[in-house]
Amino acid sequence: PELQYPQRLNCAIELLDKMVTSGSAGKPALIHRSMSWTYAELLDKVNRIAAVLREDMHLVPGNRVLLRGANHPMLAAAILAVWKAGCIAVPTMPLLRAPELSVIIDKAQINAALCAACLKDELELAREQSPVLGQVVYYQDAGHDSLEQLMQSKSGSFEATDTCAEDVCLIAFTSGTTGKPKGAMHFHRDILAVCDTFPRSILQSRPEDVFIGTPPLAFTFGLGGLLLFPLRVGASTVLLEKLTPETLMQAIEEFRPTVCFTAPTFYRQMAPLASRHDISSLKKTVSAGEALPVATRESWQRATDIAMVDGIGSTEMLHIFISASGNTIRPGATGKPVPGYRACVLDEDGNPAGPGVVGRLAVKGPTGCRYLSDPRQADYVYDGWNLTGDAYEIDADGYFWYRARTDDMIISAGYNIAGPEVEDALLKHPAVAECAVIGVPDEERGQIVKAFVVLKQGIASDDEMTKQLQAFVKQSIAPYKYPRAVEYRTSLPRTETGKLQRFKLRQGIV
Ligand code: 3UK
Repeated sequence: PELQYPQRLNCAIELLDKMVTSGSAGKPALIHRSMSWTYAELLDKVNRIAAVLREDMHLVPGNRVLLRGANHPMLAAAILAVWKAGCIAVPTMPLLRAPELSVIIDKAQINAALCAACLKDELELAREQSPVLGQVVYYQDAGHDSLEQLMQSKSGSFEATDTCAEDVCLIAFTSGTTGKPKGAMHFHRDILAVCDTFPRSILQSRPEDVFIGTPPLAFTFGLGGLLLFPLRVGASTVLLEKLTPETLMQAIEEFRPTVCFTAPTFYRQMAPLASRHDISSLKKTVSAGEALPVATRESWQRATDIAMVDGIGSTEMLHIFISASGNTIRPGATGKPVPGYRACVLDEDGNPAGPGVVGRLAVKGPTGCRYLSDPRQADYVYDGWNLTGDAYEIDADGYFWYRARTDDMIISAGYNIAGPEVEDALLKHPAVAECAVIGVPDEERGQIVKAFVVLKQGIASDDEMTKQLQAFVKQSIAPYKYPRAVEYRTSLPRTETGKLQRFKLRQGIV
């Protein structure tokens, strides 16, 4: 792909102003319930917010602006406005509490914030701990001095800051399931580079597309899939908050999107609902955030006949860098490096491993990891290669197969066992709705494989079921991998983005 960008570059102009002048002005850009903003309307809002940032909040290029709100056109406009004003956007997950916000505010030295009024309390608490945060302007039912009110006195035109392609415009914080959250910095050109790789070569997005999905815009999976990718091609995007598998199905029926972005657990729960909804508008469904089990891909495709695209991405790389589509998909494998990216698997000595050897995944491309002042930079980046925390294996045809997070590998009686492989086997059993597999300490074997299982409704969790599940795993994968312990749960701990929190099960926190 052609990934040359001019030296002076403001990504908001490329994503918005240029779309307005090149024929998309009257097209719906953002849709939310009964509300819809065309590209021209979105540009008007963005310009007004940018003027508030510059004129009323006195922010200057390089200032860091914390953003806080559920997926909504106002949040999308706020992000673009921060870029247009030459500032740095620091989006935060809606569910974060004051102590977590405080860590981000201090670490990124946040100057100001734009925040949905309903999320005010935690931010005000955080501000008491972190006085570096100056002005906060609230939006959506925020009353006096709200962002909307300040916007009213602005003209709707705004001269963008003349930023350079390598100016930082986004600090994306990792979810921080292990240790302190890390801030990944991204440039203006990175925002365009993710639009010009995965969506172009794998999704082949077009102006006719309508995007929908669950990931928060504060998570780069959602930022790309639900804002950047649609704008880059002049398509439309449906922004909704607090979606459940049921309400997402309803929204697909109502808004008739063509592309859906969500996590595997959603597809698993949506598949059984498919017969009750008309979701025939959907052409492609993208799964990321964690590995896509073969059983999940199959149940979704059997129920809907809609193509499913798996892809691994990360906050550090900004978006998806290994994926596959169409008839190049190999179920169970994530795919091959997205054109523009290179990937390899490293053995214990840090050398490229041959086919069939499990090692650490490394990736290099137009986007890549630059942590905001973090000593761990050297542990994760070497010579432009980004070392992930994932154990992968490449097959003879160059397909990348996910095995586990490196810290989730189970070693039992000398065998290396990847939890997700056992999960995949369990999910094929008709009684299993969700499951998580971890290693728990065992005197004799070092660790044993333990499965936490959520059964489908109305199925009894008894010893008989446990024996059935164990026998089922033994006959589908190498018998030594079967779960020697099985515990039944009604739900499993997950992040706001649908990732299983195995560490919580391991530490007995839940
Ligand atoms: C795991 C996957 C197997 C993997 C993300 C798409 O998830 C995203 O970013 P995070 O920083 O986490 C990254 C880690 O999540 N993972 C993600 N996708 C897959 N494992 N198969 C997959 N398809 O451990 C990775 O290292 O939260 C995903 C786009 C943008 C993102 N930020």
